[in-house]
Amino acid sequence: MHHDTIAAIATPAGRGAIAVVRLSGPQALEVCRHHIDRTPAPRQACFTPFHVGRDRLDEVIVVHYAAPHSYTGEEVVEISCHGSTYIQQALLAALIDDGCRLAEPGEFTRRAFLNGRLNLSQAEAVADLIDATNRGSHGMAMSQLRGGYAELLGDLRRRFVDLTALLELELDFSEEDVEFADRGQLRTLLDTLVSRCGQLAGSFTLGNAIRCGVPVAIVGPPNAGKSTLLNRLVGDERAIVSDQPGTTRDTIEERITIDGIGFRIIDTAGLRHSDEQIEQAGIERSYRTARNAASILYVVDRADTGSLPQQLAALAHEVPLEGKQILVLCNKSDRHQSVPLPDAATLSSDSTSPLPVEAVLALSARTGAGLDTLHRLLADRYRDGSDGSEPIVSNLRHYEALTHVVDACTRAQQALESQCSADLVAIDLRDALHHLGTITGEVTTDEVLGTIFAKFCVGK
Ligand SMILES: Nc1nc2c(ncn2[C@@H]2O[C@H](COP(=O)(O)OP(=O)(O)OP(=O)(O)O)[C@@H](O)[C@H]2O)c(=O)[nH]1
Ligand SMILES: [Mg+2]
Repeated sequence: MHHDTIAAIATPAGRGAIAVVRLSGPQALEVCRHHIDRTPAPRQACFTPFHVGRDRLDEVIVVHYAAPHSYTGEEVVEISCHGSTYIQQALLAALIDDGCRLAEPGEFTRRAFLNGRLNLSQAEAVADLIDATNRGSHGMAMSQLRGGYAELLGDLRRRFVDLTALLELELDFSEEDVEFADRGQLRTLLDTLVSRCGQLAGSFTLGNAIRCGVPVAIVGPPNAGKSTLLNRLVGDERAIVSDQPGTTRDTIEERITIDGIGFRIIDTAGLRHSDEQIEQAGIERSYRTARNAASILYVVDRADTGSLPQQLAALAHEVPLEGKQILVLCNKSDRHQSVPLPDAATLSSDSTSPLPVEAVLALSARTGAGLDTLHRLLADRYRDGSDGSEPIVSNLRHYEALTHVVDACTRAQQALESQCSADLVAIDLRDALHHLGTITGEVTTDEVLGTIFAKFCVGK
């Protein structure tokens, strides 16, 4: 428990209808009592004047959460005042004058973690929840806050701790050739860890995309209508459109939300052979954008699909396409409706390298025809990860820890297979345990906590 009492304005900076000032620590109620006429009963809203010296500063609502039944596990008081910037600052200054300390970013949540009210993964979920800008990122943060995969990992870790302890006990009896840790159980647990942690680590690409906005690259030959499509998707004349091939020279990025999922749509320079230096640099950026994208919208003129297999093969040569969603959009369909569409399966199988074309769509970026289907295909691809039904990892720290767990467990499996001595196996088990513990916070350092909580808002 901390001995000092912290205070902060928990609502956004600036003027508003109401502002909330929060206090946490042993003196929270006492400090507040100096300024109000009544002692609030725990968990009941208490309407009272708030005085600073002889002056009545405001009429406020005070709620007291008695320890340990509060967010931080300490005495907590929340004061809702009128949201004038003067009142907020004067109220906070009065609390600081009375001996409170200004809270650091995330210090309330840090205390909640240190007092066992949340595990570390849940504390991180609080920050993600505050950062959520759409249903997808919100769904993932809520699932992590409810416990998510951290509970499962905590459970596996506890079973693992017992077996590791038994294995280490064998080291004390190394002369006597005894086996306390059941090797069968240990193998099963290692298998489970490798598969569950591997699965979770594998979900990171999707999780990170949903959290930060799924990167979608619009690529294809010049003049196909890529910039027109970007403008149509964002509903604004964002990119310059012209009938001159090579209009777009640089990447242009815009954010949109489809069915609650955030996407980053990136228009690129048309792909063609060029000796011109600036255009070449632009095309290299197009490839880079495609490499980093989760979905690629390959736009072609519907009247010009004859060389599509060669074009896609050329793209595959520059960009590893495996695992990406590839949608081929035959644009300008308003003008070329009678031209037959190429078949997705044939396009995929024609090529020597893997070309996972999910669908070929008829589109008119000019009229918007076909856009509904495009929206649906994009949203369907990422919906599973965003509804909270599947455990998805969106946190880089967790992803790295999970990768270490898989590596350490795989080494331990190999050591067991080759009948290595218990002390060698134990080293790998300890390593796996350490990394598992860093996710939920059973193992942590001040430095790690500092980095995590520094990203929080003050007052949270
Ligand atoms: N009829 C018709 N014309 C279109 C459609 N989409 C784009 N165009 C026209 O095609 C021309 C090229 O469009 P852009 O959007 O600039 O093409 P781009 O692929 O971005 O071209 P670059 O930037 O040069 O690579 C413009 O004259 C557009 O008006 C469409 O759906 N139907
Ligand atoms: Mg363009």
